[in-house]
Amino acid sequence: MKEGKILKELLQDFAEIKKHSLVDGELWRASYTKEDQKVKEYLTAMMRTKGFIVSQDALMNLLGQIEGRESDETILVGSHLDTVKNGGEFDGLYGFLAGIYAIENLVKVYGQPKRSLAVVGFMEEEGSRFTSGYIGSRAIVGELKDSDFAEVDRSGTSLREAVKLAGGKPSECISAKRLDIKAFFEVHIEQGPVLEQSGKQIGLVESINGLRILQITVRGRQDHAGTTPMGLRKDALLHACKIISNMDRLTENTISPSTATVGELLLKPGSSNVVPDFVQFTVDIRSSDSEAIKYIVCGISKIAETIKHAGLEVKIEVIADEPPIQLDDDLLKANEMICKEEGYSYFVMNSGAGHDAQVIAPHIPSALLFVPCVGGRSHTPEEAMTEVSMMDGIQILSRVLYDQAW
Ligand code: HGY
Ligand code: MN
Ligand code: MN
Repeated sequence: MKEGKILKELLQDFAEIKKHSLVDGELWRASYTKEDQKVKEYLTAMMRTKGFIVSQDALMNLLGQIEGRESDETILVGSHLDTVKNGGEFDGLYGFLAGIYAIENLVKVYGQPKRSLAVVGFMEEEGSRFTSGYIGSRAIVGELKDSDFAEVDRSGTSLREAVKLAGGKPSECISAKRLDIKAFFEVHIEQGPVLEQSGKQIGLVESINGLRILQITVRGRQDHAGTTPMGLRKDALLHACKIISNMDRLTENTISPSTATVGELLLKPGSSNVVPDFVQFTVDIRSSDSEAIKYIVCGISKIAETIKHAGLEVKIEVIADEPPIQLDDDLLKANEMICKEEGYSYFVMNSGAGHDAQVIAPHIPSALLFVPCVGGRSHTPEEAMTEVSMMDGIQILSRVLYDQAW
């Protein structure tokens, strides 16, 4: 593998793609936006020069295909193309580019593969625009329902409209389900400190935490901030804080480690001298143990009941619900062997972050491989990777795909 050439091109790709992904100076590439469109144009041209047949499915997942000689089975490799708001350059995109460079190099050295290979850039995994997330990977395994397309973004645009405007065909989303996929491989930065602190080169993921995202709406009464006595108010924010301020207590009490994060909060009307009557916020709950997630949701519901007693309305909606999953054990063992044979230190581990692999894995044998990111930081513009880690991931992925397809 001509590592120097690959690394030079890879760094150029990251720089070019970052340029197209800036919204008001911050990196944010939500799906079905002009940033997404620009980056797809760049990637389509780049993949075509590398011999891929490029297409987009009904959900606008970006696909680069290399036809196999013998079989109609396909090995799928890739990750998501979208980012969180004010996000990092490598979350998702690194796994997509690693798939391209690994396959390009394998075809150069070994010629046409026996099995077909497809690199996929999934849409809206992060849910930074449509909070339910994992939309592209859910389409590939046929989990998307017609009702999912009614979800609206902050501007009130539905997923259906957004996909159509971008050139997709929501009505055909069932056809986006792929029946030819034999196995799925995702390479990703760890997004946490465990692998980096272990000093190992590769993380072989055996399980991915479950995730449940609640959207909680509290409706009170709008009043004058100066004349309304505290005891007569129905202050939506003051009561919402009764839930928010209990996140640490609820997560400390779960048997297995858990997290709960309020990442989005909308308040109305939003004037300093007006008691707010409307608050809507999300709670992102994670754990490897479904019981821990249930405990936190139950704790939140109990607090919600006390808020209702105070005369306010509370609505709790579940907008994302991915159970904890185990990845394919045979693939995990095969990848352990590969790391040993190729002389890569590795660490079998759990993923605290969610990934498209957790949507795919219940349907198709899947493997998730990590490389460290600097300081374990992610979902921040400070997200960084070393060039050594970038190449380690591509090297290992190349050997994994060689064994699968050549
Ligand atoms: O939120 C996650 O864990 C993933 O980055 N979507
Ligand atoms: Mn990701
Ligand atoms: Mn992410």
